[in-house]
Amino acid sequence: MQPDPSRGRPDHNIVMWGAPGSGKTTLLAALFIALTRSDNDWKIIGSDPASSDYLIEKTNALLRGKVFPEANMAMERYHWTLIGPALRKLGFWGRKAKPRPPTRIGIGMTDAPGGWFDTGRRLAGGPSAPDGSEDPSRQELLDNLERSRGLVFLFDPIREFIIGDAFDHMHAPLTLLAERMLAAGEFADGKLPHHIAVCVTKFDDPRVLETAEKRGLLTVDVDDPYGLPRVTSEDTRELFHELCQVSASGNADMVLKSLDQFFHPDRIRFFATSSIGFYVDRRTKHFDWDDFQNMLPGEADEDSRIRGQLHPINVVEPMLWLGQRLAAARAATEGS
Ligand SMILES: Nc1nc2c(ncn2[C@@H]2O[C@H](COP(=O)(O)OP(=O)(O)OP(=O)(O)O)[C@@H](O)[C@H]2O)c(=O)[nH]1
Ligand SMILES: [Mg+2]
Repeated sequence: MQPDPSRGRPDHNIVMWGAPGSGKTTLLAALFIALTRSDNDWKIIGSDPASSDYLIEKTNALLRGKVFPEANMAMERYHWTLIGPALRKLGFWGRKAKPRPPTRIGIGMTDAPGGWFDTGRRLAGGPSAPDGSEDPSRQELLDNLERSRGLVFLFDPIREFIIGDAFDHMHAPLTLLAERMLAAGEFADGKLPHHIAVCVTKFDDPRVLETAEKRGLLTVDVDDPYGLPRVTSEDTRELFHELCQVSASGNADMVLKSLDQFFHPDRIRFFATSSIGFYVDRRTKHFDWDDFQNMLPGEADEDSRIRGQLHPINVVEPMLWLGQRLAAARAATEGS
């Protein structure tokens, strides 16, 4: 029998990891919409009232309010269950296999303020406040990273172009995590045991889309009625590499190198992600190269808003990939 993820600890812990404003919370907020719009049979259900409320509130804010979530001030934890089609197993000698229960993957999701990933000193628990007091919240983040086996790493190419601090938000936590895993004997094959979904975010931004277009990396899914441009997982690595060339600090290439050094190649997958997707005119119902921006930048000190319907791209895919890979890894260790 599958464990009931609604009780006790979740099956799999996943941590969102990325610089401030890289799009972590928006990606989570768009998850319900993305699953509902996708053709696959997966759904997401809260495993406690607070986690259900989050899904309801954030979905409403994006759909009706057309507003982005606020920047995180604290670390948040949600417990959700992904429910999808049964894993198919063939019966012997062509006999019909017994009907199997739907697949259930319980996930505990951690979403912290991006600033918490910065600087080793503070993460290591050293003095962080001006009065020299320690900040236990960063320790808690590190504890969550250690407990998790799944990471959603967000690389924001726009922030990298303007500020260039993605590597600053990666190297300290990665070094400290590796130290803890090594001490715990979890560095067996010379790599961290984690699976990592690397999301290149804000793919809807013209600068990102045009970079992909210039490199000839765009494809269109034949089953997509809107004809939205996408980049395959295999090609997203090249897109990442290309976007590293315009990093303001010139350090983004070290993000890619660190991923290869610390994670097993079979446990890394790239996704070109947009939580809001491209604008699609409701009459033509088709992507238009002359009018695709779905982000309305705010004037003066106004916040940016969302222009039309949301068409999330590669929001479900990283979560399902992680959920399925973590479930398979767990089954393999339990079976051995
Ligand atoms: N173009 C575009 N902009 C996005 C998208 N997702 C988020 N943004 C922009 O990025 C901003 C920050 O997004 P958040 O989801 O709050 O980022 P975060 O990583 O959770 O930030 P912290 O909580 O501060 O660490 C939003 O207010 C939007 O302006 C997207 O899919 N496309
Ligand atoms: Mg956030």
